[in-house]
Amino acid sequence: MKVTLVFVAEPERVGFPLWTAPLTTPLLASCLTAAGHEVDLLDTRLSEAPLAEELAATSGDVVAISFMSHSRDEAFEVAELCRADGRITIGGGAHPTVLPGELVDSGLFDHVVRGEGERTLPGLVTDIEAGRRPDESVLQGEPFDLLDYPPLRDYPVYQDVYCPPAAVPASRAAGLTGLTVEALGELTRRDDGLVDVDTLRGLPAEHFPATREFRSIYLELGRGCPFRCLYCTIQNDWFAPKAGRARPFEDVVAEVHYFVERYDTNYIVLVDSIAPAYPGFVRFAEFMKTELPDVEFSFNCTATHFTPTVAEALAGANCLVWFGFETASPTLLRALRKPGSARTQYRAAKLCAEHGIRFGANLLLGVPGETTEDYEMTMEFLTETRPHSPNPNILTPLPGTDMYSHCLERGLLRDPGDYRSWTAEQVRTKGHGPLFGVDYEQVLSYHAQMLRLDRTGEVVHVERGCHLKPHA
Ligand code: B12
Ligand code: SF4
Repeated sequence: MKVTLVFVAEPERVGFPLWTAPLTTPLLASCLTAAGHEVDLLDTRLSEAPLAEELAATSGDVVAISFMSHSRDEAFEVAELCRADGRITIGGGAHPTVLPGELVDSGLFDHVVRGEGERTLPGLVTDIEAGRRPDESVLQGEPFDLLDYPPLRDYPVYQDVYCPPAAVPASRAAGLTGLTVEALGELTRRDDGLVDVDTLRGLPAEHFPATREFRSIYLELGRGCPFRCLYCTIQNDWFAPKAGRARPFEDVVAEVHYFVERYDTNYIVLVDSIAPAYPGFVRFAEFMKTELPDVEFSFNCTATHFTPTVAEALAGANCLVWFGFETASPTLLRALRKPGSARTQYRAAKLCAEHGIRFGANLLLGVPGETTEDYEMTMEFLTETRPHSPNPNILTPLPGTDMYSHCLERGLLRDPGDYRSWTAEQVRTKGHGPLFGVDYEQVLSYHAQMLRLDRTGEVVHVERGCHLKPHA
């Protein structure tokens, strides 16, 4: 059967919608193809034409839509357009998993899959093709055996993300090369205002000063997180099994080699909730250090999983560790049900310093009840440990989490049906944030103080989305 898989998400940066192809839809597509179905992929962030036109150009009789909560409205629009065209719609991903009833009530989705889709989606499509539509509209996804992880195929979405345009606007070329628009005009002699990328490639290296080009991929080593942090969607049992599952090490290595050879990948984002929980993590670190030293990788970790053995394995690796510290206040850490303690956080930061490992700190601001004392403890921690990237986020409670229920029960949610993530800029512009009873002036002040401690610039000037010299 023909299936269109649509990934609905927000642009990753203004002016540059996407610099890493998602893993979700290519993986599901590979499973559908293995089951004998024909698949095309659409990522709404890459759409140049209006949505209706982009969708009309796809061929699936079934349209399977993947989305997170903050993209609900756009995903519903996609479903509505497909329904109007007489196509069967299936919803899946984080939002359909936490609020399947919302999709059913909208009347826009024929089926909703909760949790993992690798087995259930191909099974459902096969049933639809055979005229055996299940009676229930919500299906619990069957957990995937990671030993069956298929090789990812070479979908056009990769070409769209990793291959350069033939020409770029002169203003963008000027921003990248440091040359004036006039100078570029003389170089390229085109009359449509665009500059040939080939011409840019021919420029001497000094025109691409310390910029660094990212060709990144998402990669999974395994799945599973045993914790239930109050604000995190992963706390839910129907999202994915909590027990750890691991991919065979050989499969992981083969996938990395494939992308490095095919697309010159130079940055790997491990999407595991806690990468060092992967039994072969030390081996993976050794592999990256010895075989692909120029390929950087980043991964998520809790302070408790960052043991001396992990730190030793990472010494000298081209990597960035992301810790979900959120705060350094012991009271708040307990309230948020975070694994570990302020003490383990200091220990993890010390191990990084001792082994020369760069780390980022995810931080949460605007938690109901957060006091000045709590903020000050976090500031003291940051000032003392100096993460390379402090990453402050303003709490926007996610549906389906205990944090959301807690705020809803207490009447703290300004708009319970609005799932969009709030940025500092939006809070500043609107003069308020997602919650009542939170002092957002204080939140903005600490947000700015945390950003001032950023050290990324000391390491390398990062120009994301500079896909001008990629693999042809
Ligand atoms: C990698 C990641 C990112 C990456 C990449 C996201 C991307 N565009 O691919 C980055 C860093 C950019 C990111 C950003 C954000 N993320 Co994020 N991210 C993740 C993470 C860690 C892994 C996702 C992943 O790729 N998993 C591997 C793939 C294979 O699995 P999957 O996507 O879960 O899909 C499986 C099932 O969900 C299901 N499925 C998915 N789609 C479909 C569709 C159909 C039809 C079917 C049947 C099944 C199905 O089957 C898949 C295979 O089993 C998850 C947490 C986690 N551990 O899952 C959070 C997570 C998805 N992110 C989350 C959030 C909130 C965000 C942000 C909004 C954060 C923010 N405030 O900015 C942004 C939004 C980004 C955007 N551009 O729109 C939340 C979503 C919660 C929610 N209720 O929606 C999660 C669950 C984190 C959490 N702890 O709560 N994220
Ligand atoms: S450790 Fe990370 S992934 Fe696990 S529940 Fe806590 S925040 Fe979520």
